[in-house]
Amino acid sequence: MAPEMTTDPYHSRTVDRWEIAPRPDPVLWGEGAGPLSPEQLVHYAEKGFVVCWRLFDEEEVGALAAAAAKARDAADPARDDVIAEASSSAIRSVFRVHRDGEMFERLSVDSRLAGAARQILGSDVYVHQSRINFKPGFDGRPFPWHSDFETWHIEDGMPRPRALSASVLLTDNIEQNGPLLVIPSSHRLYVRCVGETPENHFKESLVNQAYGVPTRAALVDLVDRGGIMSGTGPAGSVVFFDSNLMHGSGGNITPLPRNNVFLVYNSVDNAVVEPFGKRPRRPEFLAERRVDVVPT
Ligand code: 6CS
Ligand code: FE
Repeated sequence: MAPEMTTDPYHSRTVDRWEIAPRPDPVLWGEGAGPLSPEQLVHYAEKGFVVCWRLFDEEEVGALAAAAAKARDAADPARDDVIAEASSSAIRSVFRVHRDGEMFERLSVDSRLAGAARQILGSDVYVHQSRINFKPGFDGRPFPWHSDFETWHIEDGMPRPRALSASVLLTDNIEQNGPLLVIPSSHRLYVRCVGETPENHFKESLVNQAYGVPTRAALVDLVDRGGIMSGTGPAGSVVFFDSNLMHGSGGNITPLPRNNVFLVYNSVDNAVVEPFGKRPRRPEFLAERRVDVVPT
């Protein structure tokens, strides 16, 4: 057995058969004080996510949506941190928006988001990754099933699943326009994926991930246990979800765009080290290495 298989509870892409392993770490790391109610915390602990309706009011959402449109229109598709769709030049993601010096930087330190992250992660937090995902009407493309933590552990060196995503809905996310789909309670299990990571994997994986994704048999097993739910809500709502929750989303053939901004908070006690897989570090727009603590 390779040494990393015996010592790393989250080894992955090391085996030739998929495997579902227990998660040795907690989901809630703190004592509970913060903006989320006890009921919301229980839901998060059990299901791995919680949807908070209308945390941002109409005026705030209007300003955020305008800033997102501006970021998209100004984005240079030749840059690594701007991801275009494979089949067109449409912008799919703009990364590292928490360093824009403007709207999204302010958003990243907003206590409605960072306060909830501190409450769940039980420590100070910093932004590990941020991005705007655009899923335009008619041609929004899907995101295949994956656990973010599997990728962040193997490709970026995040030690433990002590991180979460806050997805701020910039448009209404309804069942029909490709909302986040989650497998409830899958965050309590760790799916080891099969296959070695190709070189410069991120260039492909951010458009259409093919490694670090569970096999179909693993997904059948997980859905058998937990079913499927979606993170729908009106614009201004926020979906908080655990870094190890199995999730994805379908395409959008409706005329109604689904645009969300994601802020990934990591515990300051869980800063990234060297990748646990065999490839070199990915670029910093995917995994911040500067721990700038969000002030309380
Ligand atoms: O590789 C990553 O870090 C990213 N990829 C996906 C599909 N989701 C999370 C994250 O932005
Ligand atoms: Fe993801």
